[in-house]
Amino acid sequence: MKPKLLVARPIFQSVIDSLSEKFEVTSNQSDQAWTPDAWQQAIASHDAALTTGSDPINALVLGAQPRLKIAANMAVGFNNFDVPAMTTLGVIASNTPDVLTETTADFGFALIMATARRMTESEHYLRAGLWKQWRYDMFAGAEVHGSTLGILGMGRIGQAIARRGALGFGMKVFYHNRSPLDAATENECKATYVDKETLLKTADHLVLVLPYSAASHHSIGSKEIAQMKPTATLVNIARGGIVDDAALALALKNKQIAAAGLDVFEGEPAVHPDLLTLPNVVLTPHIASSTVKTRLAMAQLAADNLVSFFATGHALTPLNQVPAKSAT
Ligand code: 8YV
Repeated sequence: MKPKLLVARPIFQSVIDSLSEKFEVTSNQSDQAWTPDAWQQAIASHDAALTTGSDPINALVLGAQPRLKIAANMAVGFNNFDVPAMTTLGVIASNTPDVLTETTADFGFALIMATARRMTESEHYLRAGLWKQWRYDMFAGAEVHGSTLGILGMGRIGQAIARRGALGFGMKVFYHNRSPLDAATENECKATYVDKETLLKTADHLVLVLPYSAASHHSIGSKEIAQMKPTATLVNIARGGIVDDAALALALKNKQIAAAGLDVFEGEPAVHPDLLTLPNVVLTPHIASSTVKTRLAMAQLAADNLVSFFATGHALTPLNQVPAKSAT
């Protein structure tokens, strides 16, 4: 008997086809969001799940004696998982590190550029037929090359952004992290560790790339924004909730900082209504990892975690260790 696998969201048909050789696959390709009850019921009748960052796995979803043995997240971030609860209940958690690092860093840089150089704001102006003549100060933005880049959170993606800034754009790169990088990695990224206050005060462009947790909730709120330069831009490609979006909207409205580029939002896909009306913010729908190649690599790594677990008892990129609950 093949193990039963629940694929929570639409993914590549080729990945589903290959998973179907090893699993009895139930695949939600309808793109209908699960109600909490339907999700809990679906999880209860499966041995494995392939989830995305919007699908919660926690004690409530799992119940006291889960049938589920593994949830493979098609994301590097895993704040949709309660990993300690999964460990207690004997459920393996895995994510998709590395395969999206460079692509996500590219997008972080795209948002820095679009925000600093007012690309979407000026495009809307052009599309609205408002462009009548050249003006010396038309959509004058902030310099990117040679400016100071601040990075909050210096994991793999933060480091990839640092390399782009330092080596490609001649930026001075400062970062803040729970702990400094080792000297060799710092040197490779051409980045200097500073405290959070110095980071906020010195950055011309501040990029957030830290994981979401209770500890990082509202890492950027009105107090932090007040310490930033009035000419600064803020980019969030990490997770909704790391920024207090209401405080940011107010700060953008009052020109406390110049502009923001946001790929993630508190309570997404809902977006704070004030952000939707402001011209000095670039908004994208959580697409930083979205190239065809990278999304396929993410889906494939999530699938490989499942296949590996059921073949060997070990996932390839696990987030926890649990005492062996029979994989078969
Ligand atoms: C995903 C992400 O697209 O990997 C992550 O943590 O935020 C994105 O790359 C999203 O979480 C869907 O799973």
